[in-house]
Amino acid sequence: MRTCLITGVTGQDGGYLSQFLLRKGYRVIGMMRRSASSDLVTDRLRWLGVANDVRLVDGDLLDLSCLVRLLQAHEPDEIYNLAAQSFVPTSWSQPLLTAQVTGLGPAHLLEAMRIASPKARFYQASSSEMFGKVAEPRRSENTPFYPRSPYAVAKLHAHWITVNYRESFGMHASSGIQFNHESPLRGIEFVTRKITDAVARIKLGLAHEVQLGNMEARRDWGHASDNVRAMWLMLQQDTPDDYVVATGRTTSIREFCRLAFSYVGLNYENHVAVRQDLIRPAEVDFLLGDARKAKAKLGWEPSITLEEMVAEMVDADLVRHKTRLR
Ligand code: NDP
Ligand code: GDR
Repeated sequence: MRTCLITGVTGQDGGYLSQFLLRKGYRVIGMMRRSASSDLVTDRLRWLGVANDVRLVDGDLLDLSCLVRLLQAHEPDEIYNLAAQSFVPTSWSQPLLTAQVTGLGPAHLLEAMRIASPKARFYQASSSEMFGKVAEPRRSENTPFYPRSPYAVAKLHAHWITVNYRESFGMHASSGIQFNHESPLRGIEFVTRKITDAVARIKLGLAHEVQLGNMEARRDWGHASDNVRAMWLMLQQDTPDDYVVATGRTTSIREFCRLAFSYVGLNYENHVAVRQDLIRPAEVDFLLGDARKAKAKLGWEPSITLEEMVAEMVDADLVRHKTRLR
């Protein structure tokens, strides 16, 4: 039985990746930072029905010594580093914390691997935010980076330190340059879930409007359950490498609103208010990925359409709010 360690196991991707790897027969060790509300932060694992199957262990990306001890104790074959301060706006209010966790955290984990698990395979959760303000419309592994937020700057450090440890020490370290991916388990502060949650509340008469920022920004949105499959595929290759993971379709926030509201028979124009203070100090206006390398080398392709995902997210939020009303 193969063993994997997932950092960020309580997040959206951590949940889906745990479910995926358990189904593949892995022993899944999930690293979780200490919380006064551990029952709440394991909600996603419960929603997916895997909370009892993941072995949860205490740890923080900021503490190198605990990472070394975890690797010594569990001897993972594969390590998926998903932990991060991942919300872009917070990276302007907490830039130093973001640099430490999102930027330096992966270096701590790679150092711990050098000490305790040099033969393990490593996945770094890199981001399309690293491309930022690039003129090229379709972004591939060869597109240069131009980060537009402290988050994206931190992710660039993490990305390059992964590449560097691969090249310097021969480690099996891969970086997935993942475009936005969503699901019913997306954090409620991210725009897709903020919208689907509002649609559900408005449909049930619990709210009238949702306040949003830039309606014209465009994202290449996939489904988290598809994207975690690409992570695993990267670690099954003989040679570590970097891969863009994207659907190849870009959609505006406005169009996402139209899809989500019309799914329940509402017109978004009657329910969306634009607030200037939700516009970011520096925006990534346009994201569209070119995942031809992932398709050719990993055989990876997305399986869920945007329309299917919107329907799943709105339905899940309707159920959540109806259950609360009972
Ligand atoms: P989430 O924000 O849902 O999850 C982040 C996870 O990191 C949580 O489990 C959080 O724990 C944990 N975490 C935060 N700080 C620390 C720390 N100091 N030590 C240990 N764990 C910590 O992110 P997603 O699941 O959406 O994304 C997973 C990864 O992929 C992230 O690195 C993100 O930046 C990256 N990414 C995501 C994309 C997306 O569209 N979802 C696209 C591209 C990259 P807690 O529950 O305690 O807060
Ligand atoms: P993003 O995701 O910043 O792309 O990062 P988010 O959903 O937060 O924003 C997407 C776009 O929507 C616009 N927007 C709003 N965003 C939020 N959160 N709230 C609003 O009210 C709102 N109104 C408009 C934003 O300006 C932006 O253009 C996500 C995270 O998962 C990162 O960790 C990951 O690396 C990238 O995706 C790829």
